[in-house]
Amino acid sequence: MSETVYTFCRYCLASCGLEVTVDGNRITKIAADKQNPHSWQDFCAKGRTANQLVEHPRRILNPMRRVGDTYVEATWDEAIADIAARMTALIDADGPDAVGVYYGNPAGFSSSNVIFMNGWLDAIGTQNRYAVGSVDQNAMHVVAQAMYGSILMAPVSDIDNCDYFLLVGTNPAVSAWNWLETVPAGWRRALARQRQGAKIVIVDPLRTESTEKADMHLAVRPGQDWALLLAMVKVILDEGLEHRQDCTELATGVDDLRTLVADADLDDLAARCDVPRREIEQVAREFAAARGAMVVTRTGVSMHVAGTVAEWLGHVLNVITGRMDRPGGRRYEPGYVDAIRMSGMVKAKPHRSRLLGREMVAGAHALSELPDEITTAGRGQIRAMLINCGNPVVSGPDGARLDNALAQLELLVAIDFVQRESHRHAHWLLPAVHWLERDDLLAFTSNMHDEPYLQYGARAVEPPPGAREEWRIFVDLAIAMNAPLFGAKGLNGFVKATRRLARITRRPALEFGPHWIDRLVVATGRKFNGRRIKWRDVISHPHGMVLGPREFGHFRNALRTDDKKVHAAPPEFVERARELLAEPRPEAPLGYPFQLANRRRRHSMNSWLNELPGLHPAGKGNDVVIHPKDAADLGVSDGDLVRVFSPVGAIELKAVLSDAPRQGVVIIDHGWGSRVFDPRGGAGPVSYGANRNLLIDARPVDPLSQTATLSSSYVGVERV
Ligand SMILES: Nc1nc2c(c(=O)[nH]1)N[C@H]1C(S)=C(S)[C@@H](COP(=O)(O)OP(=O)(O)OC[C@H]3O[C@@H](n4cnc5c(=O)[nH]c(N)nc54)[C@H](O)[C@@H]3O)O[C@H]1N2
Ligand SMILES: Nc1nc2c(c(=O)[nH]1)N[C@H]1C(S)=C(S)[C@@H](COP(=O)(O)OP(=O)(O)OC[C@H]3O[C@@H](n4cnc5c(=O)[nH]c(N)nc54)[C@H](O)[C@@H]3O)O[C@H]1N2
Ligand code: SF4
Ligand SMILES: [Mo]
Repeated sequence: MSETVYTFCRYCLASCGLEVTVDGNRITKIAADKQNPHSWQDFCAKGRTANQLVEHPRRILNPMRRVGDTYVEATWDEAIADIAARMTALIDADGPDAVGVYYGNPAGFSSSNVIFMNGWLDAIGTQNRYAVGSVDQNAMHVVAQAMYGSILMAPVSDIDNCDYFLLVGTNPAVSAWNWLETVPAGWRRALARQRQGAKIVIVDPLRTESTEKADMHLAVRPGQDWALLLAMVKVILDEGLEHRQDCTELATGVDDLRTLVADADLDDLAARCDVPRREIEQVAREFAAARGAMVVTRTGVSMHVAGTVAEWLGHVLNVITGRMDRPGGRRYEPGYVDAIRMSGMVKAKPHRSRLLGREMVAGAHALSELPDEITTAGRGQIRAMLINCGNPVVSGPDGARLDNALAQLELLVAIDFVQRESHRHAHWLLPAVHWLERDDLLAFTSNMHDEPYLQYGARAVEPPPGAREEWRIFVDLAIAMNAPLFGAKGLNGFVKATRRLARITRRPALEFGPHWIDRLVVATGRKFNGRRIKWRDVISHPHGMVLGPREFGHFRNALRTDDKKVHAAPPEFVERARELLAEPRPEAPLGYPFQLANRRRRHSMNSWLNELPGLHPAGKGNDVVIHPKDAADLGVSDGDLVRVFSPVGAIELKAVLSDAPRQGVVIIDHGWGSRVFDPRGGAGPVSYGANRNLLIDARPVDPLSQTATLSSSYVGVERV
C-alpha cells in the first residue's frame, strides 16, 4: 500500500516542497508538492531522482574498515571503539590538534550535523577545523561581519518590487536564486518583473542561460568585478547620485569611500575589468535612478583573490543608493528564530593556523592550508582526519596535493553514502543517512528565506539499518573518547542516562538528540500575530507554513555593529582595494594565456550526482569550451582532444568550440572527475569527466576570505 509524505528537498537552499510516494519502505515517485505555499517551482530533476542516491548500487550500508586494499564490514561498536582509541592515543601524544575535520556543503542542510560536530570538536578541543566556506561563501561572511556586525547577516532580495537587477557572478537560470539567501522561483519572478518593465543586467565573463534573457550583459574579465563595481561607486559618488539620508543616517564611512574613489581613475578601472567605460557609467546611473533596485553577488564574485573587495562593493552599491530595507532592494528577514542572536551566544575561540598564522573565517580554516598542515611535522600536525559531507579533492583547489596529504594520515574517517575521490585513502567509511531518511528543521537558515516560512522536513523512508545520522556518530565518539560533549561537563552522563531511559521505556524520543533542540528553538521563537508557534502547528502543516507577510523595517534592528549603523568602509577593505589599485593591470603569465572559468549544470550538484543514471543519460562528462577565434590560433577543431595545463596540473578533455566564453577565457565545468568506488562489491571505480580543480594552485588566496582562485586561474591549452 502506498502512502504520500510531504517534505522538502535538501540538495540546495531552494528547498523545494516535495510530494514523495512511498510503498513499503521504498520511494516510488518524487514530485513537486504544489500545495507547498512557499517553494516548489524550482523543482528539478535532482530532486525528482533523489531516490537514486538512496538506492545507490554502491551505497555503503555498514561501517567499513580498510584491510589492505579492500574493505570489510564491521559493527558500529567496533568502528566507534577503534576510531576513538586511535584518536585518543594521538591526542594524548600530540595534543588535540592532531585530529582535524573537513565539513562540506551538505552538512549545512541538516539541522543537527554541524551543531553536534562542533559539540564533538569542542569536546576534544581541536582547532584544526576546515570547511567548504573557503571555496564558496567566505567573502560574504567576512563582508557581513565587517559591515553589519554578524557573519550571518544575509540580506534577502525583494524581487517582486525590483525595477533594476544588477546580477554579478550568478547564473540563477541554472543554480536557482540561492546562496546565503533563497528566493523560491527567484529567476522566474525576476523575468516576470522584466515583462512588467524591469531591467536585468548581468555581469559574467560567460554567456549563460541567464545572460541570454538579460537586457544587458557585461562580459567582465574574470576576477575583476572589484574594478567594475568600484567604478560604479565612483560614478555614483562623483555625480552626487547617492541616497543622501542613508549615506548619513544609516551608514558610516561614506566619506572614506569618497576618498577612495577620488584616487581611482575610471579609464583605468574600465581597462582592468575590460568593460567599456560608457557602459559602466550607463549602468551606474540607471541603477542609482531606478525606483527599486538591487545588486546581487554570488560565487562568480567570491572565488578570486579580490573576491571580498568585490563582494563588499556590491553591498556598498546597495547601501549608498538606499536599497537596504526598501521595496525592490534587499531586506532583512527575521524568520522565526533569531539566528544572529543565537550565533552571537556561541563564543568561538580565536585561533590562528599553525603554519601560515591565519585566523579562522566563520569558525574554520581554509582548505588551501590543509595539505601542509597534514604533511608538516611538529606539534599541531594533523595525523587523523574526519571528512564530513565533503569531497574536497574535487571541490577544492589543487586536489592532487590534498590527495597526496590524505594518503599520509594515520587515520582517515569519511562519513558519506558512497566512497568518492576524497575518501579513497579512508581507513574507515561510515554510512550516512540521506535527507529523505532524516527529519530536519532548518531553523538556522529561516532568516535566509524571502518570507517568514517554516517547514518540518519529515523523513520519507527509514534509513538502512546500518546507516547513522552524523549527530549520533559525534555523540558516540565524544562518549567513547571520554570527552565532554560541547565542552559541558556532565553532559555525557546525562546523555547516557536519557539513552537508558529511552531503552527501558521503549520511547526513543526520550533520548537526548536534535529533536530536543528543534522543539526548544520553536518554543522560544518569534511571535506571529502575537502568538508563538507551537510544535503541534509545525507537525500539522506538512506542506509548510508562511507565517506572515514580507516586512520591511527589521534591518536596522538586526545590525550587530556597536553603533547600530552599517559600516560602509571597513578599513581593511579600503586598504585591500588600494593594494589592488596599485597592482599592474591583469595580464596572463607567459605560457598560460587563458583564464579558466567554471559553470554549474542544472543536473549536477557540485561533485556528487554525476554518476546517477537518471540525471546524465548521454555523453556524461565535461569538455573544455574554447572561443572559435582562440581555437583557430591554437589549431584546435571542435571535438579534438586537448591538454589543459597549469603550473600545478594537467588534464585532457575534448574541445568544444563556442562563443559562450569571452576570448581569452576557457570553460571547464567543475565537479567532474570524482571516482566512485565500490568498497562492498569490489568492482573498479566509475568516473566521468575530468577534475578541473587539479589545475588550481592553492597558494594564492584572497587575504580577507582565504578563498582560492577557483574561477580566474591561468592555464595553457594544446592539442594532444
Ligand atoms: N572550480 C570550482 N570549484 C568549486 C565550485 C565552483 O563553482 N567552481 N563551487 C564550490 C561550492 S559553491 C561548493 S558548495 C563546494 C562543495 O564542496 P564540498 O561540499 O566539499 O563537496 P560536494 O561536491 O558538495 O560533496 C559533498 C559530499 O557529501 C556527500 N553527502 C551528501 N549529503 C550528505 C549527508 O547528508 N551526509 C553525509 N555524511 N554526506 C553527504 C556527498 O555524497 C558528497 O560526497 O564546491 C566548490 N568548488
Ligand atoms: N544545478 C545546481 N544548482 C546549484 C548548485 C549546483 O551544483 N547545481 N550548487 C548550489 C550551491 S552550493 C551554490 S553556492 C549556488 C551558487 O549559485 P551561483 O553563484 O549562481 O552559481 P553559478 O551557477 O556557478 O554562477 C556563477 C556564475 O559566475 C560566473 N563567473 C565566474 N567568474 C566570474 C567573475 O570573475 N566575475 C563574474 N561577474 N562572474 C563570474 C560564472 O560564469 C557563472 O555563470 O548554487 C546552488 N545551486
Ligand atoms: S535541487 Fe532542485 S528540487 Fe532540490 S531544492 Fe534545489 S532546485 Fe529544488
Ligand atoms: Mo556552494
